Amino acid sequence: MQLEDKIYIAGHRGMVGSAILRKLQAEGFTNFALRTSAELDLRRQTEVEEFFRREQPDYVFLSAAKVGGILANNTWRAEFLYDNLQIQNNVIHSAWQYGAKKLLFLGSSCIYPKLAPQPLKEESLLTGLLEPTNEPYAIAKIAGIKMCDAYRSQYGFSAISVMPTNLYGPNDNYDLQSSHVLPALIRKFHEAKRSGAPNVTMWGTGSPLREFLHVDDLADACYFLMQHWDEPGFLNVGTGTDLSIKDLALMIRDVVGYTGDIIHDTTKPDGTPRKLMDVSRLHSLGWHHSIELEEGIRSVYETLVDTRPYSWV
Ligand code: GFB
Repeated sequence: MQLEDKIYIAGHRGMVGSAILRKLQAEGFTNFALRTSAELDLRRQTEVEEFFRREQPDYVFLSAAKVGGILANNTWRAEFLYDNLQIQNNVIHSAWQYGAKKLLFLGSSCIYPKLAPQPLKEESLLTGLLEPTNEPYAIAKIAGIKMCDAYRSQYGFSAISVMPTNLYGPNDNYDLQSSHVLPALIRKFHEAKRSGAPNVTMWGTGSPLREFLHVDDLADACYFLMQHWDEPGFLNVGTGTDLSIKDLALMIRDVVGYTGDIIHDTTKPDGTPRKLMDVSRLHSLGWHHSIELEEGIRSVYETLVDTRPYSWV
């Protein structure tokens, strides 16, 4: 990539897209073609084609997606399938059609079979049944990987796919119905501390294991891979370490400084029992994460308390 290249980040206001934008700006890139979702609805084929015809970006980071936590995935199943398929079909096709040099597609660790051997190796894709709570999202993301591969093999398009583990960081979603576990627990513990509530309710048993990556590390990996990796298939991006949801809750409780109890709502689903990425392929390319979990949670929490103490939206 050259500093004068034109770059399109789809979803530049989201947690992932905004982190990629910060990373590229820090590296000295200035030539961006950006549109908010109000300006360009990526689900609409003709709007997307017109945007690419007009802008013809050199590099495309496809970080726009309909995303959410376990309850959102399980509730809005139609939207998670339709919106994601539309967005990725339109962007990948138009990027190829209007001559982009390279595209990076972002997915998720939920593409793997629910009971795949751990840690999850890239070759486990499509070897078993998916976790039911996020099957629509996973099917869309698997279709995106296959679309990148098909455009590469039939048209020679440099489209790469990157599958991050569970993410957190600035610009996360704190809505308790649609968020992921980490921002939800930060909010719950913070509010309980302020109100003096005797306990905080977390969903499920607390026994599922999850891996968490700071979104600034993901953005760094995306920039690295856009420059140094150009192959079919996809790469896992994570830290290679996981912990139980209960241990995550205890870590967040400590960071927030809440001293009350934790209780469990076991009417809520646990989801996949474990989702630990095997990151040996990524490490062999020379990339490694740099932000450890507790440090990352602390920085997110401190920024949050400094910038918006009374509002979560
Ligand atoms: O982060 P999360 O919503 O998504 O939930 P997944 C992870 C675990 O945390 C589950 C538990 O076992 C939840 O039951 N949990 C405990 C909570 N308390 C809470 C809470 O207050 N809020 C939430 N949200 N969870 C998603 C997939 O799965 O992960 C997506 O549905 C995507 O497709 C994403 O892959 C990264 O890790 O289970």
